[in-house]
Amino acid sequence: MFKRVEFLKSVYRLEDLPLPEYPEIAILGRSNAGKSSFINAFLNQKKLAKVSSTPGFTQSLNFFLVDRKFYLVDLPGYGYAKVPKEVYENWQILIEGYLKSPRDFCLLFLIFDIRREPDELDQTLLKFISYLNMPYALLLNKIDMLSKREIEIHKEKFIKSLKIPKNREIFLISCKEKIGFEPIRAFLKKVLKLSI
Ligand SMILES: Nc1nc2c(ncn2[C@@H]2O[C@H](COP(=O)(O)OP(=O)(O)OP(=O)(O)O)[C@@H](O)[C@H]2O)c(=O)[nH]1
Ligand SMILES: [Mg+2]
Repeated sequence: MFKRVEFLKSVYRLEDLPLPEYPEIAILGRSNAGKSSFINAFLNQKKLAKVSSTPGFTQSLNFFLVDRKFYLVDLPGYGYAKVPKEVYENWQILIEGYLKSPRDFCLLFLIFDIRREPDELDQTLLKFISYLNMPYALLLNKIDMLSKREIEIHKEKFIKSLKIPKNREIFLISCKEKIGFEPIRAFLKKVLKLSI
């Protein structure tokens, strides 16, 4: 279990990124997939990251320092149609610049609403991540909304549509019900070589 979680800062411009003093895990995904909810639920916090049913809610990179050992970074979501063009371009510049900057990335969590069909934007994200050659794991969220059988069917759709390799970690979770976190914790332990 995590003992100490600190909100460090919100970043709107690449110049304001904190020093890469700790290994970093960034959470990427479509707007409304549950990135901020994941931070709260996984770290067992109530209102650390702001959650909203309004898509496009998180507009900055938000850095959380966990047990003074690693950063968990909440990113703004993509794919929200109502976002003005300038905001979307700013998103691209910020996220691309961040992911390409010389930091100590140890993992990306790509989070999806398991009920949604992956689309071209999701495929573009996967291509970009593969091109950067960064380690990533899939989090398929909101499993509380589906039956066991539906979960399996949807999972297979994601694997096929996003061309996920066989050995890639895929976690089935519900941030609402706090389901599926234990395997993620074990995985992080391995990735970060921590005793958490
Ligand atoms: N049923 C269900 N709803 C969830 C779950 N996780 C998140 N939600 C809901 O989904 C909505 C979006 O959650 P957020 O965590 O704000 O999503 P986000 O990915 O941070 O969105 P942006 O900040 O807009 O990019 C909220 O209404 C949450 O309550 C889940 O596991 N199950
Ligand atoms: Mg958010």
